[in-house]
Order: sequence, then structure tokens, then C-alpha cells
Amino acid sequence: MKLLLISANRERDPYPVFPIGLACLAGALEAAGHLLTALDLCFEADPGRAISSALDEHQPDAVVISLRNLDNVTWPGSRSYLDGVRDIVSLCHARAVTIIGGSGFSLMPVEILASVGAHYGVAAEGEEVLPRLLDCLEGGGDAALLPGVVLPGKTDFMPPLPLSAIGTPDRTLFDVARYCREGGMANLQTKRGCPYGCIYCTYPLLEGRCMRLRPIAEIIAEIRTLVDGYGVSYLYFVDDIFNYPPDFAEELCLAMIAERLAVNWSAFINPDFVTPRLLQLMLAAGCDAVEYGSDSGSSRMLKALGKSFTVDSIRDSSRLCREFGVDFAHYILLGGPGETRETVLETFALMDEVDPTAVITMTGIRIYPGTALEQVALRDGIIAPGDSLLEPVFYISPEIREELCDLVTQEALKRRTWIVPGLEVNINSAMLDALRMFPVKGPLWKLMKRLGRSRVSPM
Ligand code: B12
Ligand code: SF4
Repeated sequence: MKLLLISANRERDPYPVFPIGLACLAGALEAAGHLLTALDLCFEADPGRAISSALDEHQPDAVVISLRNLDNVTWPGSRSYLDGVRDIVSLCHARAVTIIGGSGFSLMPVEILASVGAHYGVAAEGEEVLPRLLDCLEGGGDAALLPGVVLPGKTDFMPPLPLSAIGTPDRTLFDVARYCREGGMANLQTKRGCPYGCIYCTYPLLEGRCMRLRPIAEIIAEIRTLVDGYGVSYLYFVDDIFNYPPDFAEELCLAMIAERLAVNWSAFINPDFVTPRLLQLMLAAGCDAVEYGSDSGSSRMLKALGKSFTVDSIRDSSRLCREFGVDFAHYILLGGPGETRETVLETFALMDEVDPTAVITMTGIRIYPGTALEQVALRDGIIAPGDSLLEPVFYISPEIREELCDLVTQEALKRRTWIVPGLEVNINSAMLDALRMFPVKGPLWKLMKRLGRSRVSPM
């Protein structure tokens, strides 16, 4: 079949992110014999016109739409992307079969399909089921029997099945160089899944709780192609946790070192599995920055959020980063169940103590269906049974709701390393644009220590 792949993501903050999910599908669809063209809306000035001319030019039988983000998960200052997706579907709907999927879609497949109006939806990984759905469309067959396929008007569907093997993305249809230029990096995945159970987190719902590892040789070959074939000099590992399982991370770093890959990289890591040996190997393999999903500096809040690690673990792993001279950022979530003024101040105090390159903080926690936080939010009367979560709803502890924004703004403005996107503390779109002018590879937060400027307060 003739297929048009559309990446719907137009978000450029904190930087444009390469559509690796769609690239994974491209590999599988090409292998199944389909004829592909791609339209990446990220850099299109006029998405409507770009879609219409792609439809005119390629006359596709089906349009495959990838929906990565539902909204910017930021409070206050929340932005939903669903209107844009509705526009994409309505432009394509009469001209071709429309199929929508992606991480954003998979969080609420039935509701999103009803809301955007595509012909088919596919929840979770698409590499195996999408070619089967296209076979069904060509040859007849009951699409409702395929795992993960959602049909309009139906509220239930066969549960998605995990892939038998994670393949290598095919990036040839996309502009890797532009993402490197404007986003500072390319991206890559070494495994899927997270065995942990943080109460708000959707990652185990999207990727499963079981870790599925890719063969090291395939990962190395993919990095080699990125470096030699695309001229990539900076990579981001999109794994939920790069350093878990730790022996796999070690093995990968050793292989990268042996291969002498001329590339720097960063990733999300868990403080519990940071050892001097692993950190040393990571640095030798090109790592120059790490990110921790620490969430809080209060023991009470770490427990309430279901985190697997302790405040001491955050302390110890931060100390190691400082000793080894690697840039590190802590991501903080303020306002979760049980948050009080006291626990917020504990977090500020711990961050002062561990002294990271940057602290990136969100106020309020987005509530998703199927998470433990949804249950807590129902219990606390923040949402009611049957409420739609398509438009973002945030959990904010009733004990601190009134003063959270003022307290965080006031404390964060006293510190040079704190970035609070929702409150525009030390960050706003204009500042991000300005930062992109620096010839920096990798995450922009690495610049915090170099800026030596006065703090940026909300506009
Ligand atoms: C790594 C990551 C980041 C990194 C990206 C770094 C980089 N250079 O790539 C950083 C930290 C920068 C980031 C930022 C953001 N992120 Co993010 N991120 C992720 C994460 C952990 C992995 C994404 C990824 O690359 N997966 C690997 C690829 C292969 O998987 P995939 O894209 O899901 O594609 C598969 C399937 O979805 C499916 N599929 C995809 N498209 C289609 C289409 C069809 C038709 C079909 C059938 C199937 C299909 O098949 C693919 C292959 O299996 C996910 C959570 C997760 N575990 O999924 C969140 C996630 C994607 N992010 C999310 C969000 C919201 C954001 C931000 C808006 C947050 C913010 N305020 O900063 C920004 C947006 C950035 C941007 N410009 O778009 C949300 C999106 C959903 C939502 N809630 O709206 C997620 C799901 C996390 C969450 N909260 O639930 N992110
Ligand atoms: S926050 Fe990290 S460790 Fe916790 S469940 Fe999500 S991906 Fe796993």
C-alpha cells in the first residue's frame, strides 16, 4: 500500500525531539513491502498546507499518524495539542484511511479516537500490529481481533501484545541533521519497560513492567550508522532508566568504548544504581550529562510517590557526579499527595546540599487513567468518577494548593540553578530560543552553570 507517515508533534520545548517512534514503524512497514513517504510537521510553517500537498502529491491509501504528546504536562501554562491532531485527521479522513497511534494516543486510546475521529487507532507498540492491520485492510479480515486495535464506537479492544523483538529504527525518511542542528542531539533506545511503580507514572503502562533489552551489537551498529552515516555527535538514550539493569548498562558502555564511537550522550538514570565503576564507564563511553527523576528531597514525599530510592541515594549519587565532574540535573515534582510547605522546603534544602548543575521542577502532577495517582485523586475529590482526563488535570496537594506557586517562585528565584517551566522561573520560550544560539550539544540545562547571568523571573 502507499502510506503517508505523519509525525504530529510540533512541540519545540525544551527542544525539537526526533520522531523515533515513527522511524521504528518505518522500518517494519518497509520490511512488509509498503511504499512510504513521511511528513514531519515539527518544522512546517503551515501544517494544513503541508498535509494537503502531501496528499495531492502522494495519493496515499492510508495515513499513519503518530501522536507523541497530548499536552505539555505543565501547570500552570498547560497547552493541549489535541486540536491540532483533530485538524490533521479531518484533512486526511476523506482522502485515505487514517490510523492513529503513539505514546500520547496509547494513554487514552478509546477517548482519543472518539475525540479526533480517525478510522482506526492502535494502542502501544506498532511494529508488529500495524502491518497486520494494513493486511486486514487490503485482504479483508476482522481488525477488531488484532491486539491493540481500537475501532470507532467501541469501548473495548484486544489488549496490546509486547513485541517479540525490538528492531532498529529506519531514519532515512526523516531529517536527522535538522534535529541535531535545532535540538542539539539525535536519540536512540536500548530497551523498553520499567519494573517500578511510581504512583503517577505512565511509563510501565506504555512499555510494560518487564525489561526487554536489545542486542548490544545492534545498538552499537545503530550508533555507528548515526555517527558515520548522519554525522551525529550527540545522542540521548530515551530509555526509561538507562542504568537499569546495571550489568546491561555496563556491557553497553564497554562495547561503546571498544568501538571508539566519537559521540557524547546523556540519559535518565536511577540514583540507586550509580556506582563509581558504572559512572567511570559511562564517562569513558562519552556520557557528559545525566538526569535523575528524583521528584523530591523529602523522604516522606519519596514514599508517597512510590519512589524506589531514598534521600541518601540521591545524596550519594549526586556526590559521585560531582567527584567525577559530570553535569547532572534533578527533575522535581512538587505538589503530590501529602506535599506541605515543610516538604517543599526540604526539597529546596536537599538540592542546595547536593548542588546539581540544574534543578528542573514541575508544580502539580498530571493525572493519567490507570495510575495509582488516579485513585488517590478520586479519593481526595480532585477528580470524580467518569471525569475525562483528555484535557490535563493536575494533582496538587490540598494542603499546599493555595501557596504552592508563590512559595516555589519565591524560593526558586533565590537560586541560580532552578528552572520551573510552569512558572517561567529561569525559563521561557524566548530564553530557550536564545539558548539555542549557543553552539551547545545535548540538553540546554547544561548551560545553567555557564550563564553567570541574573535570574529570569516570570514575565
Ligand atoms: C525520552 C522522553 C523524553 C525526552 C526526549 C529526548 C529525545 N531527544 O528524544 C525529553 C525529556 C526531552 C522529553 C520531553 C518531553 N516529553 Co517526553 N518522553 C520520553 C519517553 C520516556 C520516551 C519517548 C520515546 O522516545 N520512546 C521510544 C519510541 C520508540 O516509542 P514511541 O514514540 O512511543 O513509539 C512507539 C509506539 O508509541 C508506537 N507508535 C508511535 N507512533 C505510532 C503511530 C501509529 C499509527 C501506530 C500504530 C503506533 C505508533 O510504535 C512505536 C514503536 O513501538 C516517553 C515515555 C515513554 N516511556 O514512552 C515520554 C513522553 C513521550 N513524553 C511526554 C511529554 C508530555 C513530554 C513533554 C511535552 C514534557 C515537557 N513538558 O517537557 C516534552 C516534549 C518534547 C518535545 N519536543 O516533543 C509524554 C507524552 C504523552 C503526554 N502525556 O502527553 C510521555 C509519554 C511521558 C508521559 N508523561 O506520559 N521526553
Ligand atoms: S518514574 Fe521512572 S522509575 Fe518510576 S515508574 Fe516511571 S519510569 Fe519507572
